[in-house]
Amino acid sequence: MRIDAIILRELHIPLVRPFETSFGVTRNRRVILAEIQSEGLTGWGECTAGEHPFFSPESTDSAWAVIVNELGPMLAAQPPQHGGECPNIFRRVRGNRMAKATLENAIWDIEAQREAVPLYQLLGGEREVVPCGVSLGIQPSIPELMAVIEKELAAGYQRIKLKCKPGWDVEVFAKVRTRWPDIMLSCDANSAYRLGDADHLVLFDAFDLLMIEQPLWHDDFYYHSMLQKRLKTPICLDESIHNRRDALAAIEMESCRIINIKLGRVGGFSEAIAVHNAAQERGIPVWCGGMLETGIGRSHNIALSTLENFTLPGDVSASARYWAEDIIEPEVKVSSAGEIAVPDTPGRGYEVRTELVERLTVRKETIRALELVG
Ligand code: OSB
Ligand code: MG
Repeated sequence: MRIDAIILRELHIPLVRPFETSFGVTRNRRVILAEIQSEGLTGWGECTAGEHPFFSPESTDSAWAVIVNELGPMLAAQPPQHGGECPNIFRRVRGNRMAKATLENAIWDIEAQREAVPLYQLLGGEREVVPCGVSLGIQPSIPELMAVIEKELAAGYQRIKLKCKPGWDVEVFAKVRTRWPDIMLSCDANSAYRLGDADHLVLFDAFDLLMIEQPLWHDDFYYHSMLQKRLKTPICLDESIHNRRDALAAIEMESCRIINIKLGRVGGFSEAIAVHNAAQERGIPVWCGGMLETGIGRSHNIALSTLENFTLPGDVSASARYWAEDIIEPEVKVSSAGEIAVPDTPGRGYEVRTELVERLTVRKETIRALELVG
């Protein structure tokens, strides 16, 4: 494909409510969007890096610099025919997967439009509806958490995931389980514990959790495998899994029994599909994580979630849980059965509200192919 322009924007958007994890609170998102123009078509990609390098080493500012200085020029100098060629184009750049995914996913978006197929079909997905759960941040008090859970269950969500950390765990799970003995419940520690906490983590087994996500170090497989031997509750890895090899190592070492796939964390659709396939071949279920995305990243998560081995409800939920106004149209809605209906129109299946995008933009850089070659 010919690449006519790569337009990078940073948007500032407030969340409708703060989101607290073991590593901090997010109130306002600083989101990078890539708009790639190619032969009359426009593909969009969203960078899932956080405002600070707390979840992963990448941040909004690091990703901006890497896209503008390295990845954008590489892509313009060597335009791909398919999204799947992007990892090879970017191979000299180490890491920086969220930055890479921003561009790669926009190329897949263009390719789906060019082939006039829904993005999910281009990826090899089959599901017509995607099962949804919610990820609930740490709340100021247990009664406030109970009220939030009640609201999300009433909305239809199939699974409740509780962010946890030392001091916000077993007491909370006990209260929730007493009130709702049968709901699908899981937790996510974002690396808040150490192997020395194993005796405490064993207590989690009493609450019939679907999984405990990333209890230990963000870069670890070995200590998770030691911990998994002691737990009945399946461990799910998020932060530790960057690619197919990581997934294979974690499965081989029995560091986890479930994998959370995030497009940004693994560097885009190509590697996400590779992780999905590796897990499927070994009988390990996967689900799609979220990174407080706008509708663009959300639409890509929905398309990915249609692949066969995404058998567990993901963290991909309705636009209105995050934004007063989403930047796509229609916004993402979740049915009373806790499902998102996958759009069947060519491309990502949601229009981008370009005027709103423009209004939320705080910086913008246009990279034209001609200026980059040479
Ligand atoms: O660990 O899954 C995580 C948000 C930001 C960073 C890390 C995580 C999360 C979430 C939110 O859990 C999921 C969402 O609702 O988008
Ligand atoms: Mg997580």
